[in-house]
Amino acid sequence: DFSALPEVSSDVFTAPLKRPDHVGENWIEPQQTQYTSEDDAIWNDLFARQMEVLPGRACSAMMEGMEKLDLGKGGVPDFDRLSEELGAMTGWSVIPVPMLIPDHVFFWHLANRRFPAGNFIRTRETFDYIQEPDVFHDVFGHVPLLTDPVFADYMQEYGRAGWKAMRYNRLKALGALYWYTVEFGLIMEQGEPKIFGAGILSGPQEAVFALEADSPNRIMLNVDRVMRTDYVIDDLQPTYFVIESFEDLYRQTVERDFDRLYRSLGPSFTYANSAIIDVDNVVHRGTQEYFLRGGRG
Ligand code: HBI
Ligand code: FE
Repeated sequence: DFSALPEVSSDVFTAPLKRPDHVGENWIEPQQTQYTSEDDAIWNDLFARQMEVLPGRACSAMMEGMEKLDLGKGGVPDFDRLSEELGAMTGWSVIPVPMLIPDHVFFWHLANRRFPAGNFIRTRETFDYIQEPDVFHDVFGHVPLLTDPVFADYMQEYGRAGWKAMRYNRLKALGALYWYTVEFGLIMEQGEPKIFGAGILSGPQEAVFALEADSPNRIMLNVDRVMRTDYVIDDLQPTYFVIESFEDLYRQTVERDFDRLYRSLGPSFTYANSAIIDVDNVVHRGTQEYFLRGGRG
C-alpha cells in the first residue's frame, strides 16, 4: 500500500540524512524557490549548451518531451505549471525537495507518480559538475521522459520495487538498474543507440562519449545482468546498456520475480563495470582507453 508513507527508515542501509526543519516527513518544500535573474540565466546557459549536442543524439521521447513541456521558454520552470501539464499527459507531478532525500521517501514519491526535484540550481563555479542533483539535472534530465506513457509507468514500477529491495538489503542491485537505465541508459532508434539517461542528457561531455567514443562498451540491456553489475558515480561510464524500447524495459522489469532474484544475489556485485560476459549481446566492444589512462583521475 503506497498511499501512506511507511514507518521504515533507510538509516540502517545508508547514511542518515538530517531532515531540515522546514520540511515534513514527506520532505516536500513548502514552496518552490524564487529564482533570481542570475539563476534563470544559469538555467538558460545550461539549456543552450545541451541543445548544442542533443539534437540527433537524444532519443525522440526526450526531444518531444522538452517541446511538449516548453522547457526552453526561459528561466527555471515553474513546478506547478509542469505538474499541471504532465498531470494531463501521464499523471505525474514534480515536487520540490531540498536535497537528496532518504531512499524510502524517494521510492514512496515515485510509486505515487511524484518526481522529487532539487529546489536549488548550481552556481557558475559548479557549472560543469555537481554531485547533488539540482533543478537542472532533475527537470531538464528527468522530467521530459515522464511525458512518455511507458517510461512513466517504468518509473512508478521502480518506486514500487524499492521497498522490496530494502527489505532484502539489496538496494545496491536495484540502484544499478536505476543507474544504467534512468541515469545512463541508451535506447535503439532505427538501429542506432540514442540517449535517454538523465545523467548523460544533463551533462556537458558525456553525450558524445556515450554514443561516439571507442572507449566504452555498449551492450544490449538485460535486467538480471545489469543488477549484478558494479557502477561508478563520479566519472564517465566504462559501459552503457542499450534498451530495445521502453516497452521492453518495462516488460523485463515487471516480469522479473524480484523476490527470487534478491534471494539468489550475493551482497556484492558479480561483474566489474567494464566486463563483457559471454551471454552479452554486444553493440560495441569498447577499447576502454579512457579508463586505462586513468579516467578523470
Ligand atoms: N533523492 N532527491 C533525490 N533524488 C534522487 O535521485 C535520489 C534521492 N534519494 C535516493 C536515491 N535517489 C537513490 O538512492 C535510489 O534511487 C536508490
Ligand atoms: Fe538523476
